[in-house]
Amino acid sequence: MKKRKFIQTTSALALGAVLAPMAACKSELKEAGKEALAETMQPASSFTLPDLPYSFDALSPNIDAMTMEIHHDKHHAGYVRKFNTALEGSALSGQTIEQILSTIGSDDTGLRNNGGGHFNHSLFWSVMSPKGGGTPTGDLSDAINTSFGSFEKFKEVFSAAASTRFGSGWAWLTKGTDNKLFVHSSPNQDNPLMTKISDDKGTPILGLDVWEHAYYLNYQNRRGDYIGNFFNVVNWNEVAKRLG
Ligand code: MN3
Repeated sequence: MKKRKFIQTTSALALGAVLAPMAACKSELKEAGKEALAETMQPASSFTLPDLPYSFDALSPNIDAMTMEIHHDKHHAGYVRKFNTALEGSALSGQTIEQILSTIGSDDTGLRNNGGGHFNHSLFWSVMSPKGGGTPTGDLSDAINTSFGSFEKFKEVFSAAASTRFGSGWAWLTKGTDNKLFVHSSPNQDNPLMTKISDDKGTPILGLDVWEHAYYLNYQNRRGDYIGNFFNVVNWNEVAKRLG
């Protein structure tokens, strides 16, 4: 029992903090249970896939387990891997993801698509919770009411942005440079931190992935149902933290 606990603790630490994108090494690490081994497997400056803060089936039936598993373990892991590859030899290597996203231009395709993909999905997992839903409180509630009139009106505007984004992209609730909240959408993996690319600039505090891979297994063409059910799992406490 004691040994089992040790392995669980150390492998979670190693996988979560250091090695999660390198799937081939996972089983090896689980056995070894040592961070030192992980550090030999990738350069210190590279980005890592964060663990989901809940199990794959935790958001079901709003988002099904298979969608979550493929989305996190395949799609997000792929963005992290390709982001690290794009950073190799780049002058931006070693900078924070926020610094990188604010520096790149529209021709920096590898960093734009994969850095955006890594940031956006990391935010997405964190602003959802099996204990989510309900309505925001405190300063966040006040800020939403100031910008949109009411929470219900905000939901309408956000849902419209998510449902009218043509093709693949994201809907955002963003704190603008004037500190006011606004809703917008972005194509592909663009986000409002990409100040040299995006017309909408600021700090995203809530994001919804409306790529088909985010919902198609369960919802098929019914993007509107997926958007509606997303509000059942929004972690408003986490969104409030990002409001600052
Ligand atoms: Mn996605």
